[in-house]
Amino acid sequence: MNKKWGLLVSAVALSAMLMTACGGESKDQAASGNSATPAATSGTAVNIEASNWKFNQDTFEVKAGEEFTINFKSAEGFHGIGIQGLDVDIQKEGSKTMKIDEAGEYTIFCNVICGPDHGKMVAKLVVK
Ligand SMILES: [Cu+2]
Repeated sequence: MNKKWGLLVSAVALSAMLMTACGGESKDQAASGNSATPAATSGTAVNIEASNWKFNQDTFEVKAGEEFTINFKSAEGFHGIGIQGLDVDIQKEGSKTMKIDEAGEYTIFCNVICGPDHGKMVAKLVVK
């Protein structure tokens, strides 16, 4: 391989690395809800909205073994969601796609100390 080709290959490898880095960053932005474009949904959409001091539904249902996307939004006030036993941690607004293989029930709670009735902000995720 001559010197010219070697340089070209390094340039391509470098730009591929840079593109990967940028891709990672834009993903973080989407997760924090700052992206202007709506979050891409995959599978069933589970739309959870929080207001002072409740969620829009008491129970949210998904199917075991099927991918779903939680779309969370603070419609009033500043709230968040965590789900007991699951890797979900969204504040203000954001989305999370996941899949649960086994049926069960999980407690959804507000993870932002948001006011006097913060403790009442619980709902249920039912996996059937
Ligand atoms: Cu709260």
